[in-house]
Amino acid sequence: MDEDLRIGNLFGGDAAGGLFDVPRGEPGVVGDADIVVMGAATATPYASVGAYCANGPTAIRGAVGWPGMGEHHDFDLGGTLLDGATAVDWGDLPISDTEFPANRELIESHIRTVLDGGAVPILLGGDDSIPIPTLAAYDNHGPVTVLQLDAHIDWRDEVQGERFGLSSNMRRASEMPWVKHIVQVGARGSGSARPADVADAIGWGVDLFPMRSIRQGGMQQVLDAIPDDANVYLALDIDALDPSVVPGVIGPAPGGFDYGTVSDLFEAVASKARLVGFNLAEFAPSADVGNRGALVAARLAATVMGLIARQRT
Ligand SMILES: [Mn+2]
Repeated sequence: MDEDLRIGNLFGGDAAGGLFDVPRGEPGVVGDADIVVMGAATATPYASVGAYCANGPTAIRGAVGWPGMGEHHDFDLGGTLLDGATAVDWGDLPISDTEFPANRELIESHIRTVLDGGAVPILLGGDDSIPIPTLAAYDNHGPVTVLQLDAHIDWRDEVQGERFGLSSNMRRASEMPWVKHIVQVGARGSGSARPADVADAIGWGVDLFPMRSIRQGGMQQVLDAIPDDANVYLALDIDALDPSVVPGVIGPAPGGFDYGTVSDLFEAVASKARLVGFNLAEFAPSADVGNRGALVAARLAATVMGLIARQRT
């Protein structure tokens, strides 16, 4: 890709601030922010593959952004990005390559600080182990409905002896008393789940909408599964999108969503429920093509940020 052929160069180069040029802020200081952005390279990587999404936050922040971007009209949101709300970017948490319990504590404590400060967290990953410590921070901020978009259901109890890895996030979430409801959308192909894992998810009470059921029954059934005024935590594994849209993932599965379908779903969810948190996981820049997936990931983050902002103003 021609590094000079960037829209930001029309407007003065890359943003000096954080994601979408929102101000950078001191980690741990919420202030009057409505939204706090942070990045995490991983929480609990598997030994077999390591932290393959470690560069995700940097790539997503770099995908789109220019000085003063927040003053421009965003046609996906029908106004400026934040519509009068305020956001701050704490940068990337100091994640360790080896100390995984410490990583989880670090993520959980920073998310808890955001919630206790009355703001809504946006966490850029990082592999899909990041929702586990993130959701743990909602113990005094529930009840929570988790809306997970993913090609995989992530209901393994353990993989290679690790219980906090990316294939276990929804099972760990189901064990948190404040997680009252889980809606999972987009499963397709074959991943870590075995038949018993699927049975456990359904037995727990997950509203499970594999991609086949979305094609046959549409998206309204997903919206109907989310109670009015629920506190919705959005857990987005970017492999929910089609590999032609986001090539940079470790588990590509044909038949995924396009950008607009996911963006419209988020807008519809925000019209009936409160968005209380968002994480974007599994974007692997090393497997991206021409920054195509990074841009899609960033734009979905912008959509969610704008929707949260509109619930705050
Ligand atoms: Mn996945």
